[in-house]
Amino acid sequence: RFLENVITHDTFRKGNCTVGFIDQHPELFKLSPIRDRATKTLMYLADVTVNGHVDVKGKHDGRKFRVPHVPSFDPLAPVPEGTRNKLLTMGREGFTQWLRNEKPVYFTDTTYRDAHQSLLATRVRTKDILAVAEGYARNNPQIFSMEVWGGATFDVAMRFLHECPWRRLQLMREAMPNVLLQMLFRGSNAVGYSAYPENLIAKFIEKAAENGIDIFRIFDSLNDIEAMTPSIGFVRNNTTSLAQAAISYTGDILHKDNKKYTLDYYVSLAKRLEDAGAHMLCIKDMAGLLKPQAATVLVGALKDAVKLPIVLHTHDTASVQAATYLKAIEAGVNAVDCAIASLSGLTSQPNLNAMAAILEGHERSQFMNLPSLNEYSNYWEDVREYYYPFESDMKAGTAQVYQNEIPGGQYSNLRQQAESLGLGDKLEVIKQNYAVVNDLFGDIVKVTPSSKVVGDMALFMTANGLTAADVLDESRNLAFPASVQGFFKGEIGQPYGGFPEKLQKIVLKGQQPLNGKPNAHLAPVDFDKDFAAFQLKYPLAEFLDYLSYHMFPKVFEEYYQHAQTYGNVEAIPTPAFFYGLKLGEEILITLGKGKTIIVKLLYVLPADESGMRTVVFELNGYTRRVQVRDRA
Ligand code: BTN
Ligand code: 3PY
Ligand code: ZN
Repeated sequence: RFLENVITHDTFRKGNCTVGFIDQHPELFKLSPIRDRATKTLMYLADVTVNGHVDVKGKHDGRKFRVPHVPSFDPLAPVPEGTRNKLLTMGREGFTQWLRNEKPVYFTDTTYRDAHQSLLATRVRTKDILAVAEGYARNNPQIFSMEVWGGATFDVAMRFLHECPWRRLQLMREAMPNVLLQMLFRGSNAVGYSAYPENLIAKFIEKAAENGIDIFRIFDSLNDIEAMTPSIGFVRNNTTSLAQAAISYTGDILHKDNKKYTLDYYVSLAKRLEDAGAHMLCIKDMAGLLKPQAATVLVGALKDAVKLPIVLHTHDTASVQAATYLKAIEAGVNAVDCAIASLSGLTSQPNLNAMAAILEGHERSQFMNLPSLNEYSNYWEDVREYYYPFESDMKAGTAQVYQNEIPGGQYSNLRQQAESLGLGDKLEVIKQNYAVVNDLFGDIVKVTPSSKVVGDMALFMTANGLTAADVLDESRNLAFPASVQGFFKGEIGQPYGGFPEKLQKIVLKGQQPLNGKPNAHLAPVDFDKDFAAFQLKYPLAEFLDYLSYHMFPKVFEEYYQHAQTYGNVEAIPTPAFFYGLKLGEEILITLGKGKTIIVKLLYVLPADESGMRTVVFELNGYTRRVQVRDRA
């Protein structure tokens, strides 16, 4: 490095080099920020090449990837107007009125959030999204909204991808100025798994809106309205974005034995959410349980009960949800959630391309640019391959979901979770236990985080060979998982119909449960004082990082350390990010505007006696050596 600084130094190049040259130029020992970044990037590549990536270790079969084709667009042409322009000109009331009265049905595209959350363990990186985001929004301005943020993406971006979730949002906003950007927000749980103080929720919403979110889809994992109304209020009063309140759908309104989650239950929730100030209403069918005939009844009843536009979200776990959409569309739903063809189906959303195509000629059809959608599907088909270690091996739809009611995102994760606990061959038992736990818990709504509690308990029962009777046997004095204890303490809220008393007593072992709102007992954050302390600990971080830290303190800490060691890894192409480089392989990495480096792997030397390996690269034509510890 030093040598490179010398030979590229002006004085040296002009041949004016004298004896004192090195002493007179301390800058020779410094690295420019971009060179510093390049070095850190080489450190990252060296480490992944030598030691593998923890996330895909033992799963890479050395396969080659196709180069995805990015559909073309004219970046100099004016950006075609879309729904965001409409919202900005009409205002929120005008816009929602317009949507409610529109004849054609609209599509929300979930490709950048729920689709990969549900198929690829949320691992899709910003780089692969950004490669197509601008072109997609220009070629497909008919889309109602792009679901791009929230849910598990916030956590996973930092924890596994070492990316800044806020920067992802900012970049997507810049790329797609014409369409509405949407996030999934877990009410009092924000983008986490338990409740946060109210003023933190308010601040998070304010900053999310400032950085690009137009639609907040707000839900609570127990359909507890108390946990949703503050968020609805913050969106309404502190931003110019839309509060889309979601009712999580469970059970089957048309089932003859159904007494709990009835049509009346959902209608009453919808009215209360309208009264709480929601701009839109969403039926959030996270497990794909809403059957076609039930959609006719539910959408019809909600249209009559509220004046808000109604949107429908589902997962295609049983592979029949296109039929549900058709019935919902015929009952007047205003928008449905779909994913680009190659990231659709099974635990993801129904197929956008096919849905748009089958509606051609229907009285509520929407004009969509089908050839363009198909081109983008081809792009994602190739990019999906990069992420193959994260695929669940589900091959076909399953009607078992009507029995176990496992949400799409959780379904695809369950196998990996089971395997990591050594329960890989007990997946069927785990799924059965999931339903047993639901009964034990009094039949609750299951969606993040309540679904995680049920899943943890099902894994616990399976690992220990417990039956429902064992769980209810007080004398066994079981050590319940932490999330189960938290649930019965009331930490994620109050389930509809209350807790089953006997089991609550057994789990809490004498502790008193909380009543009311899950964050009622949490002290507000003192932003001024607390942020100053945060900055002392993390001097390179800013306010948005501070919010990330509050959501996930430990994850943030690791993310920060990673960034200090390896710099920003977002620019590294995905195959190299997960699988490192092969000998002789050359890649381009754009570290900043006009700052592209060319990296070629030349050799990897054997480990020395202290266990270090030298990895030799060519960086922009210069040989560079990096030392890494061989941990393999
Ligand atoms: C570097 O060398 O690249 C800087 C290391 C510290 C990075 C911090 S982590 C939080 C914040 N977000 C960023 O992208 N950079 C800073
Ligand atoms: C999430 O909260 O991440 C979900 O996708 C719930 O459906
Ligand atoms: Zn979903």
